[in-house]
Amino acid sequence: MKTTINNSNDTKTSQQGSHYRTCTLCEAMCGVEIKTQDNKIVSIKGDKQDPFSRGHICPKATALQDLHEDPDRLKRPIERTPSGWKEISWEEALNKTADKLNSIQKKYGRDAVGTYLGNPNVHNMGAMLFGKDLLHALRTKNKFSATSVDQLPHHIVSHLLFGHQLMIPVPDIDRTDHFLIMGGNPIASNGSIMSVPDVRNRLKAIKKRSGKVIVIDPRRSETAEMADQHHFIRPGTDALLLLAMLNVVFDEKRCSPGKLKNTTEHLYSLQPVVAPYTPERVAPITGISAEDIRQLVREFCAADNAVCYGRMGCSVQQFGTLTQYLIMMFNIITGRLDSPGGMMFTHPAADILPKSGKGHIGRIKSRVRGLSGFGGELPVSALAEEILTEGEGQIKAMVLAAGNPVLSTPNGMQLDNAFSKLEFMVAIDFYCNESNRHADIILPPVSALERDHYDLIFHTLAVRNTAKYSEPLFKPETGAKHDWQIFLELAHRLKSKPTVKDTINHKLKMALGPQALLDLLLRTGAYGGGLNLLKGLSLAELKKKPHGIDLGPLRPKLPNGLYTRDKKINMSLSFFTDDIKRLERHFFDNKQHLNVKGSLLLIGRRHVRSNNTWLHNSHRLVKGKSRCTMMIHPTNAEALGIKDNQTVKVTSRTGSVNIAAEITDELMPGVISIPHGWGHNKEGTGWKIAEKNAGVSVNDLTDELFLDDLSGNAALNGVPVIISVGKRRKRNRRATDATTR
Ligand SMILES: Nc1nc2c(c(=O)[nH]1)N[C@H]1C(S)=C(S)[C@@H](COP(=O)(O)OP(=O)(O)OC[C@H]3O[C@@H](n4cnc5c(=O)[nH]c(N)nc54)[C@H](O)[C@@H]3O)O[C@H]1N2
Ligand SMILES: Nc1nc2c(c(=O)[nH]1)N[C@H]1C(S)=C(S)[C@@H](COP(=O)(O)OP(=O)(O)OC[C@H]3O[C@@H](n4cnc5c(=O)[nH]c(N)nc54)[C@H](O)[C@@H]3O)O[C@H]1N2
Ligand code: SF4
Ligand SMILES: [Mo]
Repeated sequence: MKTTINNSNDTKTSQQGSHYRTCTLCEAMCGVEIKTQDNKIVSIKGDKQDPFSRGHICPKATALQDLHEDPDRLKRPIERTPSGWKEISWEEALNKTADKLNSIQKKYGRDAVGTYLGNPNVHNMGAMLFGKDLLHALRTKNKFSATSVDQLPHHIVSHLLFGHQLMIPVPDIDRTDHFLIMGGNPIASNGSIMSVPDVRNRLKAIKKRSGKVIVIDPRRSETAEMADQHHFIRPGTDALLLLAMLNVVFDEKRCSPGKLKNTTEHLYSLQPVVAPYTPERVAPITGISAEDIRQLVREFCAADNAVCYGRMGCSVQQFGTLTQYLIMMFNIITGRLDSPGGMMFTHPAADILPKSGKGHIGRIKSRVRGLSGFGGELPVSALAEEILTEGEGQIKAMVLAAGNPVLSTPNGMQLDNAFSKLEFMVAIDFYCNESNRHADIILPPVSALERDHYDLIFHTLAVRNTAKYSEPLFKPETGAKHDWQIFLELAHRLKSKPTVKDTINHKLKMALGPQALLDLLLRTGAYGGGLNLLKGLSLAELKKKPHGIDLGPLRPKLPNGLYTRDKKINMSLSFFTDDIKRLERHFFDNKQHLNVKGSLLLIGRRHVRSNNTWLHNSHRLVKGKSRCTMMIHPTNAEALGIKDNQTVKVTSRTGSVNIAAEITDELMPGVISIPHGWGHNKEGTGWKIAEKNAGVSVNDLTDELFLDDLSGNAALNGVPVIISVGKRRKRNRRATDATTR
C-alpha cells in the first residue's frame, strides 16, 4: 500500500492505495484513511496513526465520498439563461463576472457590491489565504459573513482583552479535572472553538481521573446526558448566572488569580459591578437555584484545575458578548487562564495571528440601521435591508462564497426575497443551494478531495498542538479551479487598468499558490528554523509525515504572547460592563423576560449527521426518520393539547413554519428546539436528495431585529414564538411541511 494521488483520467492501470488526510467537514480535524481501488473510494476509516484524533471519526466522514461523487455537484461554471442554466467556459464566466461587478460599482459606487463568506471558507486553506484578495479588490464596506451568526463575541472579547481577535483560548480538556460547559454540545458538534476529535473519550477520561463534567443548557443535550451534572437554564440568561457566580467568588473570598495577578490590571474592579447580582436575585430568572449557583462556584474553585467554556448557546443570544466576557472574567479571577487544565492558548506551527488583523470596533456602520461593524465586517442581520432599502449605497449585486445565508441567517425569507431583487449575483460554490439559486453565474471550485489542506484556523484553536498537511487525493479535471484561484482571477480582472506590477504580482501568486505561503508560515513559526532553511519545521518536513505530527500539550503563553501594548489584560472595560445596564433594564426594570402570554422560547440544536445547511444531499446522512422536529416539554405539550408527532404551526414576528412535534422532557419547560440547516423546499436548487428530506428552516422564525446589541451578533437562541395546533399527522420524513406565512 502506498499514498497515491490518483489521476481520475487514468483508468488503464489498476491501482490500490491508502491516502491519509484531515477531514475538513467540522472543527475536529479528524485524520481519515481513504482506501481507493482504480480511482474509486472503497472505504473511509479513522486514521489510527493520527496523533490528534487517534482513529476517531464520526458518521459524517463518509460524506467526503458522497460529496465528491455526488452527481448534483457542479464541476464547471454555469450561467443563468432564459432557458435555464447553461455551462460556460471558465474564461467567459470569470470575465463576465468581473465586467458585471465592475459596471455595477461604476454606476452605483463601490458599496453597491456586497459579499457574504460562509463557514466552509474557514475549512479551506486556499480560501483562507487568498479570500482577502477579492475583498480588497472590491473595496466595499458591505462585507458580511457567518461570523455574525456565530463566534463574533469571542473575537470582540479577545480583541479587547488580549489585543487580537484571533487570540482565543481553548479548554485544556485533556488535563482538566473540572469542565464547566455552558451552551455547547460537543458530543453532537465535535467541539467548536475547541478542536477536539474523539471528544466523548476525552470527556470520559475526565470522569475516570475523578474529575467532573458539568453542563448548563436549556436542553439535556447529548453532552449533558453523559455529564456528572446538568442544570437547565432559561435561554439568554447566562450573563445573569455568571454575574452571580462572580458575586459568590468575591463574597466568599474565593478569588485566586495566582500568577495572573501580575498580568492583569484592575483585577478587583468587577467586585462592585457584580455586587447587586446575588444568587437569590438571579435564581428565579435563570431557573437555577441560589444554592446550586453557590455549589457550582464552590466546586469549581475547589478543583485542582478547572475550566469554564461557553459556545453557541452562549454566543448567539441577546447577551452573547457580555456572557463570553464574563466567562473569561470567571476563568481569570479563579486563576484558570493560561494554566494547565484551564483555559489555554495554543502554539500553532503556522501562526496566522501576526499576519492578520487584530480587529477594530465600530469603524464602519451599516447604512440603514447604523449597526456597528467589527474587523471590517457588518452584522449579517442587516444584509437584507441593505439590499431592499433604496438610496445611495444600496447593495445591487452580491458575491456569495461557500455560504447559504437564506437558510443560515435570521429572517431567511426576507433575505430570499432580497436576493431575488438583485441586479447580479455570483456564487463560488459547488452546489446550487437555497441562496445561490438566485445567482446569475455559479463558479464551482474543486472538491475537498481534490485539494491539499492544512488547517490554518483549527490548529490555532485545538486542544493540543499538532500539525498536519494533506495532499490532494484526486487530480481535478483539466481546467478546474480551486477557490483560491477563483478569488485571485476575479480580483485581478476587477482591476480596470492593471499596472505591470499588478500583473507580475498576480502571476506570482497564481504560480506559488497557498503552498508557498504555508511553507513560509511554518518556517517562520514557533517550530521553524527561521532563516536557516535546513533546520526546523517546513512544508517538506510535514509532507514526510502524512499522519501529522504531535507538538505536545498546550503551554502557558502569558504575558509575552499577549497582543496588548502593555502586555497586560485590562479587566476594567466599560465596553462590556456598560452592557450590564441593558441587562438590568431587560430583566429587572422592564421584566422583558416574562413571557408574553402563550409564548415559548425557541433554541436550536445540532445533530451529528448534519452540518449546517449542506450535508443533506448525502443519502447516508439523511436516511431514517426526519430529524427536523420541534422538541417540546410534556407540560407545555399538554397545556397546548399537542400530541407526539402532531404537526403544529410555530409563529414568530417574522414568519411561521409547520413542523412535527416531538414531546420530550429533554427540554426545559417553556422552551422549544428546532434544528437549523433544513428547509430544502425552495424551487430551483440543485439538491435532489435534500429536496426529498426538506424539513423547514428555523431561520424563517429567527428575527433580523433580535440581536446582541453590543456586537450586532444575531440572537438565534431565545426567540419568542407562539404555537398553534394544526391537524394530527403521523411523523415521517414528509411530516415537516413547506413554510407558510
Ligand atoms: N438558527 C440557527 N442558525 C444558524 C446556526 C444555529 O445554530 N442556529 N448556526 C450558525 C453557524 S454557527 C454557522 S457557521 C452558519 C453557517 O452558515 P453558512 O456558512 O451560510 O452555511 P453553510 O451551510 O456552512 O454553507 C454551505 C455552503 O458552502 C458550500 N461549500 C462547502 N464547501 C465548500 C468549499 O470548499 N468551497 C466553496 N466555494 N463552497 C463550499 C456548500 O456547497 C454550501 O452551499 O449557520 C448559522 N446559522
Ligand atoms: N454535527 C454537526 N457538527 C457541527 C455543526 C453542525 O451543524 N453539525 N456545525 C459546526 C459549527 S459551524 C459550529 S459553530 C459548532 C457549534 O458547536 P456547539 O456550540 O457545541 O453546538 P450546538 O449544538 O449549537 O450547542 C449549543 C448548545 O447551546 C444550548 N443553548 C441554546 N440556548 C442556550 C442558552 O441561552 N444558554 C445556554 N447555556 N445554552 C443554550 C443548546 O441547547 C445546545 O445544546 O458546531 C460545528 N460542528
Ligand atoms: S468529527 Fe468532524 S472532522 Fe471528525 S470525521 Fe466527523 S466531521 Fe470529520
Ligand atoms: Mo459555526
